[in-house]
Amino acid sequence: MKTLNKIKKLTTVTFLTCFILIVASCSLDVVTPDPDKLPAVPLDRAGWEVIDYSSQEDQGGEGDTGRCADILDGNADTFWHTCWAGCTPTPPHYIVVDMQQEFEVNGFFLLQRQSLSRNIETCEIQVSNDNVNWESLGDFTLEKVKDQQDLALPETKSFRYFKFMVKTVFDGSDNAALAELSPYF
Ligand SMILES: [Ca+2]
Repeated sequence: MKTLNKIKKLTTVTFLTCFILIVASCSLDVVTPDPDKLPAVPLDRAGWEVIDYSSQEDQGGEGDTGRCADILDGNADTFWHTCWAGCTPTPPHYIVVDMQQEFEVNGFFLLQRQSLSRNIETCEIQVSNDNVNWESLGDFTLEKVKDQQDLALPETKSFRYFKFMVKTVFDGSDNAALAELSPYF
């Protein structure tokens, strides 16, 4: 009986010691995260609408793609292209997106058309909360690469609408294309 009690006591002490050590190690590991170092979270673009645009290829020149909404579909292989099948649009080119509600945004992820044709070299992004008064977030210089590019904003902005505007294209043509544009927090 004494041996059994000793074993019980030893088990209890061991359990408590382990519990205290675990609690102590957990409390030591708690670190307050630096908000500036948190990973960017792309916003859910479901339900967003293109409410205005200068031009899109909807005459069959790019098959099933080429529409403005193709920059919001999460598919790197679909893209917006300015109209070229039987039409000759000239810059400036733009797309206006309604996010349906106000969001805080820290930047935009951008994906060029993956064939690297008609890639955009410089663009401007404007934002608005009423689709009437617009604020420019400035010009951005892009790279002609397949990788995702990060258009980080110097400070968090809160808005409902954004207008993506093409300024120049790498190949110097009047046509432009873009695969994805994704605001993130
Ligand atoms: Ca796409």
